[in-house]
Amino acid sequence: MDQESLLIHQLRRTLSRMEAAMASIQDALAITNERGELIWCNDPFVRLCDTSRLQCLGRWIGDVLPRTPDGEQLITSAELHGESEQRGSKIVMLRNEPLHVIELQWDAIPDEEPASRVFSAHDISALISYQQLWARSESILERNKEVESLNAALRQSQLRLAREIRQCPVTGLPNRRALMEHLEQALNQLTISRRQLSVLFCDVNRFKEINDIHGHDAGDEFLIEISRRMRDATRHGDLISRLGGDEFVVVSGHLNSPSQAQDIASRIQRSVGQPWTIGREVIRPTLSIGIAIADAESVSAPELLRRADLAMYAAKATGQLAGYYYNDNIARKQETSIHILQAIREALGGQGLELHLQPIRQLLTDQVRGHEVLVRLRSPDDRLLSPDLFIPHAEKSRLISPLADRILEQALRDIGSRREYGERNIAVNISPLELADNEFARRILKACEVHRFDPSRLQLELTETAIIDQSSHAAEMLAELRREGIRIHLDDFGTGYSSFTLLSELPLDGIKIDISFTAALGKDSRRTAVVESAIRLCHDLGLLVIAEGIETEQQRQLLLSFGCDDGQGYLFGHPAPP
Ligand code: G
Ligand code: MN
Repeated sequence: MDQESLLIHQLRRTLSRMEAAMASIQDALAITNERGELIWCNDPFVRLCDTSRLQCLGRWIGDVLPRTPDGEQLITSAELHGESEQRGSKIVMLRNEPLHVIELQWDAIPDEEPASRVFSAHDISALISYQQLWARSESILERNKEVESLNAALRQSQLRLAREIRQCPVTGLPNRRALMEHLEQALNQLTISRRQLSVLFCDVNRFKEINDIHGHDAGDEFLIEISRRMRDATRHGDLISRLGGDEFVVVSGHLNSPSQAQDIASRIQRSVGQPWTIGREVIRPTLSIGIAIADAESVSAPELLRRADLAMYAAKATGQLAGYYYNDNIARKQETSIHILQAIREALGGQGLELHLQPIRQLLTDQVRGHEVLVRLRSPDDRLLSPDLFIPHAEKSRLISPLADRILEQALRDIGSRREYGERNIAVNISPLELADNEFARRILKACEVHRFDPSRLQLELTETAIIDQSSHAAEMLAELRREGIRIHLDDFGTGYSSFTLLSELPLDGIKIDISFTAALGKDSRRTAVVESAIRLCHDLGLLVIAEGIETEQQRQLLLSFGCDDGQGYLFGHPAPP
């Protein structure tokens, strides 16, 4: 083959490769000469024009391209041959149903004079349908929003209506509004009649369970039945109202003595307590009833209701079924708990926490090994509150974790850094509720880090009864803390229900024998024997044993002879400020 035919051969091959490549493109492609006549096109272009290749080659492109639904040409010669129209593009809809939209683009081939052009048509139907769908869904969403706000308005007006008609929609009983009006009137008449009036605040026990287990419909039915039974037990002229939830309030006027209120309470209790079948269960419903009495002495309706409510809580707390009268004691308790909560909140703000320390000594050498931190709280009226008083409040109001953070911080900061405490240990008490927080371990480790306190100097005392109902996650967190060197001690050992199970299952380093066992040493031979065996068992398990509440030399001697490691108690030192 000579040079020239080789070149031609190679050119052909390149061309046919180009053809193949062009054919594989999804877009329709065509090339026209300077007059706009077709000189080349690919298969998609032929398909787009719904014709054959032979029929389109040589024709003016505007004639070859499909027409718009209105019969117009897709491209006019003005568009193509306008002065600056070397290149251009337009989006055209070819069909509506189903949607067919193309984006047509053209451009002059560079360096050719006069210029030929390349045309490409890209199918954007899918994109357009998607956009349309999107726009439509947006408008549907808009409409849904309108419907929602209509519904909300409807609910609002329903509620308003219910309030206006002063009736509970479930039981048909007077509602809170009706109750307050009735109460005010009755209180006004009291000054004239010189009789007494009782308010019974009744809360259905275990109602939440019924609702949760059997569903709301069953719950509603149950409430209707309760209200019927209450009506049966009361007299004409008494007002029974439902405040919502499982709370009913009974107002009775014309009492001759406060004790009559308790008669009403027990009549209601008897009537309500008839068997009631729900699902496959037969229950005898009970109420917690708080009683408040008003006589001629003026008291406002809301205050009276508040008193009955407080008394109801006392009834519930004591599990008492014969109504509980509001009294000064309840008022004081209420006041105390408000003060305590206030003190806790101040402590969270950094005021009023005082940490006392009690030494823990090694029995054999008398050497101080560390100190237990026993927290005190300065109350707003400047009394020092003991943890037994305020820790339960902190637990109830879910402030225990932030409070514990404060205590630990203060301990690590104030005691941990003091030279006189050197390398000694610090033992901190932990409330069971703290273990319910999955962040517990992380928070403790963070505090050590922030205060540069060596974790191996820290011991956490967990009350035995505390750990029992915690999830396995508690054990995981304790294990994590131990890996960092923190030691876990079981506090009040011997007072819980499964001391020995805990010993074998929990990640522990030591136990603290409860003060009640220490006190029994040498006095109660069985308890003494239990202490001796417990010490041996714990040593077999590799646990450290600390005895609490050592007050006498005899106790110390006995514990030492049993091999007890450490001891704590008035004999060695009282809890005192650092
Ligand atoms: O954390 P724990 O429950 O162990 O608290 C120890 C309690 O025992 C604290 O109230 C502390 O003041 C008290 N306590 C410490 N040592 C003695 C003691 O020797 N005798 C008595 N009766 N109480 C003590
Ligand atoms: Mn303790």
